[in-house]
Amino acid sequence: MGYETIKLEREGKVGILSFNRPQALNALNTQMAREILAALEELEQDDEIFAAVLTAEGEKAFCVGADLKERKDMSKQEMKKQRELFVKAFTAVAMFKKPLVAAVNGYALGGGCEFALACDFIVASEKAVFGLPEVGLAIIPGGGGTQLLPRLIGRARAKELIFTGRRIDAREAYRLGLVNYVVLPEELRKKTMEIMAEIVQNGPIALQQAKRAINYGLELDLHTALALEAECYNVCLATEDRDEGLRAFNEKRKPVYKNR
Ligand code: CO8
Repeated sequence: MGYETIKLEREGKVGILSFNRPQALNALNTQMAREILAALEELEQDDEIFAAVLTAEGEKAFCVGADLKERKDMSKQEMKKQRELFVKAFTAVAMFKKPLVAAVNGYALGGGCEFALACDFIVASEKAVFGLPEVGLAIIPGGGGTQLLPRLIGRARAKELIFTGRRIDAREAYRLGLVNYVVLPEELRKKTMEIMAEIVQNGPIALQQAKRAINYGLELDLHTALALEAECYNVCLATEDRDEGLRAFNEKRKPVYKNR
């Protein structure tokens, strides 16, 4: 499928989905939400892709949230339909089965911040700025922000950021545990791809099952979570890749995983 508002690249086993409306600071409009959904589906179905990166074109912004210019002329009915579509897009990022890493440069505000939060972790450039300014628009974060941010940095810190709508820079985001790394803007892609290279040398089904065990397990009591881990482990045990991993170890060579 041809995309206009996003870019989809493949670099080896890594899919790279970039927001591509830099002239609009990568604000999320209806078309972009549709294209994000289609691209995530494409990456999920592609057995050659083991993990993905969510990033953006342009120097200034990762994504400044919902396109407030598009919204200005929308009826309440159109807004409702758009909201349903946006919820699908945010859910698709949060539920993406393969590891998904956000590489953030510039503004990540509102829905933009929520897209980054929905990824597995965030690599930020020194120029990254995070914020959930929705209450200033008399709405609340609706792309997962009220749930994901407190789970990541704790409820009191999340409440302060959401109630004030304050923007924070990359250093502060690192201090709060919102991002895993802060790097120079010109090194963002390199650093992210180094991490991705480490990830995709591993068994792809194991990566998906580890993500599933962590994401779902964290919401469960310990005993149920350990049972879920056992179930996820058993999925790996039944794969050809698991046999290949064991064989490669004993033959003292690198494994060749096939997502089977
Ligand atoms: N939508 C549309 N256009 C935008 C947006 C936006 N969100 N943000 C900035 N722009 C436009 C500006 O209007 C301006 O356009 P123009 O040149 O035509 O006037 C251009 O981008 C550059 O912006 P500024 O001149 O303001 O540039 P600054 O560097 O001074 O400031 C900021 C940049 C800080 C990004 C500032 O523009 C800003 O605060 N923007 C608003 C950010 C915001 O409030 N985002 C939250 C939106 S609400 C949201 O995301 C809800 C998501 C809901 C998802 C869940 C649904 C299920």
